[in-house]
Amino acid sequence: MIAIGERINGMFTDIKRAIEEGDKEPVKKWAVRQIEAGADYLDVNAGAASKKPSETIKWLVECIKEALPDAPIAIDSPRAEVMKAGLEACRENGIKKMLINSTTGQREKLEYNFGLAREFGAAVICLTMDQRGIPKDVDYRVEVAATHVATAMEYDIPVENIFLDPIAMPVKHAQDQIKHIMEAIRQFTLICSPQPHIVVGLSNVGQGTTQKELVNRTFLVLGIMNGLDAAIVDVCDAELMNAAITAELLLNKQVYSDDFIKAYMSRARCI
Ligand code: THG
Repeated sequence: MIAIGERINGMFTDIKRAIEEGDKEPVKKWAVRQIEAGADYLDVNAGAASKKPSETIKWLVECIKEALPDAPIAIDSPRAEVMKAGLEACRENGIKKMLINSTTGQREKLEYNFGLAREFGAAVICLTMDQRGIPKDVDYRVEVAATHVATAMEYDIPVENIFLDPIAMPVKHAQDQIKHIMEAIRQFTLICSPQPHIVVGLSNVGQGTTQKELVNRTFLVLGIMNGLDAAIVDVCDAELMNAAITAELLLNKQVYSDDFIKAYMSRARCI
């Protein structure tokens, strides 16, 4: 699984405070901790409350760079100017691996974000929604996903740089959506060959439940069964990460050894 660490996000109170006070330490601490836990990318989100999100995203990237010279970064913002500022900050700081999180399916959004992807050599998370709003069924998600893939081809973006996101919903408020999301994931794997990556924001699912770790972990295993190969997650939740590795092992996507978890984790730490 490609693990994208969720923790550098202004929705968490320690990061929100760090941003408000210009305190670099919590950001640096979470950067190191998440990479040590096996994160392949660090998601960076200024938070909904940020008044100057472009400046904030630039500052967050600089903090990460001070802690780790070349950690891969996912810029998490729906806003065009924030995305550009974040990618520029990555480039100025010598960060080579970048992920645009995210684009939606409206033609002008795709043109803008795929233009940036080409300019910066970045991968792109493509949410399967457009001007019609939040997806409710499988067909809508698959239709938008196919448009994403076709448009990426027009822009010469290699399919391995495309991450389709069916938009995971909280089970507490949209329980009936989970089975549609699973089926959408399964159908995304059939859109083209080689297939695009498929990602979700996992913590959306358990949000507000009393057993969120269990809910998220179980969703992740079901998702992997259906073809999910990436997730924005709490990489410091060892039980979650171990469940993902074990699911991949049982599906013959990892090589078995008696020490498979240890072997996988030590490889992850060497990035
Ligand atoms: N898709 C894409 N990007 C995304 C999402 C997605 N980025 C943001 C989000 N969704 C993924 N990240 C999070 C991070 C935290 C939480 C949910 C999603 C979250 N955390 C605590 C919880 O679990 O209850 C609450 C925060 C706190 O502790 O203060 O809910 O879907 N492409």
